[in-house]
Amino acid sequence: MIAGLAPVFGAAAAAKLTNVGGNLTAAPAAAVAEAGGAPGRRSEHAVAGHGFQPGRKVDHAANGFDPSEIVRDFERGRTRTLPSGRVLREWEIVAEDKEIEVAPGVKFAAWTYNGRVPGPTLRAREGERLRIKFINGSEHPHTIHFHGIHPAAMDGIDEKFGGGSVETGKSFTYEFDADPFGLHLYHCHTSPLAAHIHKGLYGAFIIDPKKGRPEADELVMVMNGFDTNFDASNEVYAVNTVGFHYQDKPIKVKRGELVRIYLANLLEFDQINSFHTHANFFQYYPTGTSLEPTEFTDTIMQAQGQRGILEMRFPFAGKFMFHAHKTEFAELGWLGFFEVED
Ligand SMILES: [Cu+2]
Repeated sequence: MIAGLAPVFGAAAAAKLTNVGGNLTAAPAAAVAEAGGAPGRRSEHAVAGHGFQPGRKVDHAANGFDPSEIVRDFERGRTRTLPSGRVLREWEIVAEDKEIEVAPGVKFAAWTYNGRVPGPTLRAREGERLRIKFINGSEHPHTIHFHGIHPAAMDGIDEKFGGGSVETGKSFTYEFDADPFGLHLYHCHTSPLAAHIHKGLYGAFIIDPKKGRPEADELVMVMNGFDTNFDASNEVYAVNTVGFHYQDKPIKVKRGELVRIYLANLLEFDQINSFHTHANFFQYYPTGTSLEPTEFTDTIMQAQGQRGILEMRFPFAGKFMFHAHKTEFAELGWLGFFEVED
């Protein structure tokens, strides 16, 4: 370690995770500092330029997904009724390595579930039997770890912790009950975890209550970010992957209609994320596990893995901003608009 670095960056920075040419290694503190990624350098880092190319548009066709579609895309899988009368719901998820564009001109070597980041929003109903066939088409071993209540063998942890990763070309079928109702997550749980999550292997997992929720215009927002220069901090922040997407293409909603947002935080490297909407308030249901909201507010925060359901109606037509109430995140892509129409 170079003399003088330790007091500034601390021991933790000495072994920051970095990714050079796809190989995950521990970088010395000096390398992290040179890359501008140490915590004390964040503001300087933020203005140093992140490769955003003004005037350029993200190529959604090349990405293979479009945040304007992802926001209302719920994958309900295939269902059939078991002899017991219970519903069996099945999905197939394939891990795939893929370069994606996360902001105009900013490319990221992602690891994806079903070719998209976030992965498909899986949607089931409380009490169903769920079966997910996971096929690993990536060059790296992965798993799927679902949040929910299930046996240890279905928990999707890796060999380091007594489970097992699914090797390249292999598959594994996860099967468990849809329990409890709420908004959950799934993500890879292979070590090193920070790398496997931030590369893009995560998605939202909704279990509807048996009796459902009131009719609404439903949206899913996965808050995420991308470390495009491998310095263990994010250069791009977003909802549903593409920075500033909903600024350029606002989410259209109807005045007076109930809007329900399934909001989850999958951001790696930063401690806290947040959601703030302008000129309106929402009811907040943490984790979506109760039908009674706990708060009426315009700003909530979530640590990584936290999620919740927001419900609101827009009383006025017009364009209303929403963004992380963390200036740096908002300025680096985590900012959008609702366009409220009559
Ligand atoms: Cu993985």
